[in-house]
Amino acid sequence: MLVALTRQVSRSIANCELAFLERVPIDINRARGQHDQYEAALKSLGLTLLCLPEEPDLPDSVFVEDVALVLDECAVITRPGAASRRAETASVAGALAPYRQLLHIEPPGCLDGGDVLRLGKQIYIGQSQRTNAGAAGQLQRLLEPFGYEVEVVPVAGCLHLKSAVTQIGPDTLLINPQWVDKRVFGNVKFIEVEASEGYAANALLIRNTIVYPTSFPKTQERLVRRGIEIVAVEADELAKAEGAVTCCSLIFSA
Ligand code: CIR
Repeated sequence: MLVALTRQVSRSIANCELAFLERVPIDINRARGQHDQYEAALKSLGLTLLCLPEEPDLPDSVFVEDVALVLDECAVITRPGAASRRAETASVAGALAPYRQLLHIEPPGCLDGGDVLRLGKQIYIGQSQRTNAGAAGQLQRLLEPFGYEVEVVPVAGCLHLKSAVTQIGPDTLLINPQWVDKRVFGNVKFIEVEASEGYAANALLIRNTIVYPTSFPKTQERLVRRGIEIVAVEADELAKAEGAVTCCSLIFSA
């Protein structure tokens, strides 16, 4: 079975970290409504939800993707780049412990899961404001025994690597080429976001379908024309906290 670990939106989300966006008010009820919609979309795709309770004092804790990398062989608990987010790891580690051997990124390494793009045994790590080369080196050493190869990729202009590029099919990436260089990814196909929809590159692939925000109609049209199956969700309220669809879950088989 495929599990999606999620966490309720924190009542303190208005105090979230921001890197590239201006702070604007966030409607907590609307954010929670959209998060419910997201969870319903995952359920409709056959996933079993493992929903963690709210963390009232951890504003960004809904973005569970950043605190762990779950592979078939193990789970790596990260050390998020923003100090305010480090307390998010304990409860996620506790929830993953029954399913995987846990490994850890140690100081001074910093890694946000949003900077990790895995394509099979190849793992790309975005070198962003939140993730450093030290953590990439640690990850390489931790995952080498399982046959993974880790490669660092420069990212500029956005929060995370997966703000700029995500997988949307077996050999296809959705990309904003302004923020990451296409050439680093080797032999794959690309669909580019519409230039006017800079944040449109984050899609969550579940088997052959993507969960995708309704906020990017032009890119969505492109994806549909290319035969990509889409389950659309409203996600603009959490986007004000610089979060997108991959950020709100950890998907793994159990
Ligand atoms: C942060 O700045 O850490 C949060 N406000 C947003 C994190 C979004 N996570 C993600 O893209 N993986």
